[in-house]
Amino acid sequence: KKLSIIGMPMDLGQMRRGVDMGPSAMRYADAVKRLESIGYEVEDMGDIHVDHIDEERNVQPSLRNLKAITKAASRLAGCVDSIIKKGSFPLVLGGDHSIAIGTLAGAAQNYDNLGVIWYDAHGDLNTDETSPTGNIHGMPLAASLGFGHSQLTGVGGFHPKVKPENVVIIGARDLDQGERDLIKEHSIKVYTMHEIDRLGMTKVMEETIDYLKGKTDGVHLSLDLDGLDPHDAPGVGTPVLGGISYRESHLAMEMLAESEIITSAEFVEVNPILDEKNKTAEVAVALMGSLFGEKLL
Ligand code: DIR
Ligand code: MN
Ligand code: MN
Ligand code: MN
Repeated sequence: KKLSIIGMPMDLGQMRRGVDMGPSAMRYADAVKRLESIGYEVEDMGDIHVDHIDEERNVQPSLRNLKAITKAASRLAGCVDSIIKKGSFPLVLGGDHSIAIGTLAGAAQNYDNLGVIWYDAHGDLNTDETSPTGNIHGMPLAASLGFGHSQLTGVGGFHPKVKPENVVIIGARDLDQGERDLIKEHSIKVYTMHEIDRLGMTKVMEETIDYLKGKTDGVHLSLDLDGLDPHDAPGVGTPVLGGISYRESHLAMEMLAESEIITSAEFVEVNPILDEKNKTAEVAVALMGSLFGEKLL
């Protein structure tokens, strides 16, 4: 069992600095040791280069830092693609969620029907036309579905990366109007906090796994730490109260481990500057443990 870690020190997809230190924070929380102790052969490939720019900031407010983000996304896509092709599992450490454009571009080259589990308080389904902020971290799922600016949808040289019927969003509780419209128009499966409360996480994950298992040949997990409740994961740029608990999240990861459907993963939006003693990075690494099959007994 081989696993390759890539750091993506990206903070240009949103306005709060510090999330580019997320990869360091998760490494400091002993991500490599944790995964090795489960029995993986872990290779840490280091960080992808992200241009550090200031000039472009605010130039194009509907797509802030578009050029630097797409350039870095292309590099990440190539790296993820080569990891899969050599038979290893790509695990990407973020960075803000705009990096998913690159991760998915790399993964999607290897599957005809890639599934995506989007674990997030947000839908990340905005385009430059619907975004209230111009922040690209609110757009990666839309871009991967082929909606939005051609420079975002075109990363990797093809689109779409994912079909709407192969996506499941879990934990949503803050959606913009354009995102709601897109969800309805394309019948995207969403488990909001209402469904998680109502059905319980066990049922939500059983349904999610059933929904994706038959029709996909690979599933990417994109886990935004703000999907969790800010009490459990305070080090995020856009916290939203009433989120998924630490326990529910472990359960979700354990059920994914059992299902053996996950073929790539990323943990994003860990911002150590906003954190409490690296708690959020530690939660991320603990969840990686469960996702990769760690058991107490
Ligand atoms: C908001 C925030 N929907 C936006 N999105 C966030 O800027 O488009 N995604 N925080 O994780
Ligand atoms: Mn920076
Ligand atoms: Mn997100
Ligand atoms: Mn989010």
